[in-house]
Amino acid sequence: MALLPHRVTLMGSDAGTRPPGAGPAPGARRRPSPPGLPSEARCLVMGVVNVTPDSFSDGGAWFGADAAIARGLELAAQGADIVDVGGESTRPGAQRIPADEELRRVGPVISGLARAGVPVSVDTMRAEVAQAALEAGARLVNDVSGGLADPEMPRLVGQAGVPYVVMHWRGHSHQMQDRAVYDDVVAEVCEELRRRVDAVVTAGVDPAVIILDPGLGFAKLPEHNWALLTHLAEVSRLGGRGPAFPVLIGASRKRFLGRLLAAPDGTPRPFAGCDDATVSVTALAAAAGAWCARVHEVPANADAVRVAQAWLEAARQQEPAVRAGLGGEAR
Ligand code: PMM
Repeated sequence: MALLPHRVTLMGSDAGTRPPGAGPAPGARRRPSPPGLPSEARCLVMGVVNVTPDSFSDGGAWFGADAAIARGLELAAQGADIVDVGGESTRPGAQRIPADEELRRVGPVISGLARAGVPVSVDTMRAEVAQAALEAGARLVNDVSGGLADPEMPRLVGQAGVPYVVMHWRGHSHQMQDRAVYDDVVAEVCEELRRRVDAVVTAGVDPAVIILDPGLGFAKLPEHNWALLTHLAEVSRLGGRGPAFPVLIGASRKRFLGRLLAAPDGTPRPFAGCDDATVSVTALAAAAGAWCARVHEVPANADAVRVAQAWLEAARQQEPAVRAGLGGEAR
């Protein structure tokens, strides 16, 4: 496997023309939120509630409607702009559950949180579940398959007119890690996402509601995740020079962080020990213009996106000083 070198670029900026190490670009702007979602100037924070017994990093913790609603309310109080509710584990190797079981898990949680005024997204690959979730008050459909798992999904989202996360995906959990093979991961993910965007728009989804996600950890090895994280501008523009889409990243507690922080004997750091690394990724991605970070623990990430926002604003206001002082062009 070879990773082709990519230029360092920042979203909404002079993509493709900035030399590496030139510091924050003055125009590294995140894309605005699609209609119907919180519209802060900074990167948003999406708090995760997995109503599952077996999720990747928090499986079992919030299994049961009352515990899950309480957790969602807690995340919102801690600063989550959106709470993402999922009923099906997507950890590598996970088997699927029936749709009625998925619905039984997420339905009461979504209605409980929506009734309390929390902006809720539903993490599902099934149109049937998405429809019930929207009726229960969800405002966003987060489809990790980008419309591939259920061909009815794009049509449903198009008719509902709600924001839609189109994530890069190469197959269900039991098979995805066999498909983590790329010559140029950034170019291939952009191209595969572009095909999904074309397909969902053809099915009736308004491009203005689409949010892209590179799908960290889904058919990706650690080096693929790092390459994608450092090329979010290219993901945002699908590798071309067209309009930029908002980009969501889900790095929280993923295995590539555990591997990075492995013990000297090579044992990966357990999930719960990866929250500080998650916060670091959130800050860096937010400073590179990410629209939203999906995280399991909210407070420090809510701080991180504010730090990144202050960083970007200062960089824009004092651009010559920043470039001179932080390794920018010699004067
Ligand atoms: N990752 C997981 C679940 N849903 N949704 C989006 N949009 N992006 C992701 O990266 C993503 C997701 C798996 O993580 P978890 O089971 O630990 O929450």
